[in-house]
Amino acid sequence: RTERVPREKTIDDTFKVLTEGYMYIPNRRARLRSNIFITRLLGQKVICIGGKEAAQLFYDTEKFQRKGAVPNRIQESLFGKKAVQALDGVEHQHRKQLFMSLMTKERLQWLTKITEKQWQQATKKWHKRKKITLFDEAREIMVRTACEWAGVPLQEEKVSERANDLGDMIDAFGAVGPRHWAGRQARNRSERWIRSIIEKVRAEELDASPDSALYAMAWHRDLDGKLLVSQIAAVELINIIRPIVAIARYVTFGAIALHDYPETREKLQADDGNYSQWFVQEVRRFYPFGPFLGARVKRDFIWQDCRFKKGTLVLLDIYGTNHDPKLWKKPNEFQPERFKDWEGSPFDFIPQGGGDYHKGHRCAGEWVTIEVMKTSLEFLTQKLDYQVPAQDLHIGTVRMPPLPESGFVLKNVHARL
Ligand code: PAM
Repeated sequence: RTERVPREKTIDDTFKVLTEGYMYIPNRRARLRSNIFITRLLGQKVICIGGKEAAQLFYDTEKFQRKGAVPNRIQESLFGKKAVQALDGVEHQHRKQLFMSLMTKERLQWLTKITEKQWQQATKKWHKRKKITLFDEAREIMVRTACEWAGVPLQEEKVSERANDLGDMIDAFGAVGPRHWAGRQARNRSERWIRSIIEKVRAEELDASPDSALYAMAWHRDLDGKLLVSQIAAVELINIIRPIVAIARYVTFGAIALHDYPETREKLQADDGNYSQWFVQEVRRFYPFGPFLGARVKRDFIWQDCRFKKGTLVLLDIYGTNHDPKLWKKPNEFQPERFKDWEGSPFDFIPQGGGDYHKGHRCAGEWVTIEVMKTSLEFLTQKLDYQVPAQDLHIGTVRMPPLPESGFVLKNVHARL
């Protein structure tokens, strides 16, 4: 029955994922003219799917599970072990609710205030420096913002070390070799740091405000009524802090977009209230960050003439769905205004996953990402003047995750008058 489904004739394509990166699935979808194809990765049969209908299928929790889908190397570096990303069913819903409970309007507004304050403080001294590297600075600003919002104490002399560690975990997700091992070591250090803070809260040696993420993680009870072991509470608190640090990359991409498409800068400066939303949405659609997501077939079913057998690994094409010519006009052009007409489907625009926040695995931090990006990019355009020295700002689609070599150097940064 699977005969009609295109199949990559390969013994194993893992190497090609590393050399083609974000384009591995989209290249084959285009060449095979199919939203579904079969390949082999990491020694197993894998079904790759992309597009809106595929995303709809992928987020059907009757058909797919996350247990066994997140490779150990990603757990050891990016997400942590026994974390929310690899849970299913009622256990997942209960843990996910812990994250969603932190995403109220009030808390998001508070986060926006902190973000703006941290940009203000950080940029105060920039006029004394000839140049700054935006990505590095944004990472530190995000560590400060994330820790303040989460209620996690952060020693001044540790800021750059923490920023490096949290950054290294993110930088490890598509890596083999030294970059991967750096991510593991960074995770071990960060878990020790956060675990000791959780333990201090529980021992009442450290005060946690009841509306902080620190408090929520330290005192969360699982479905059996027990507190999380401190190791897992630490993993989940890092799952709040680290992804906020990851926003530094989107902020850098946004700043590069402002430079590459100068007409967008003027529109953002004169923001009428809608443009900043369209702009950050387009940054998240256009630039590569999450390449694809994985899940395993929970029970046998057939979709588009393909037999999905229980246990098979299925990859959903994130980058390719956000650039799907069937879903987006001129998908390779940067056009924030396209979001004026976007209907808000949970399945066609999926930079941070698709489907339902509460029931599924869509990123709980998507609103945080949007708000922090808006605040940061509005600050850059409305509060600062700077020059961009000659440098290669190309954002490739091979390295996972990508970043221009320079990290985006800015010079003569001054407060706008
Ligand atoms: C965070 O959690 O810190 C937010 C940033 C992480 C982006 C994660 C996207 C990664 C999804 C899947 C990883 C697949 C990598 C496979 C490499 C061969």
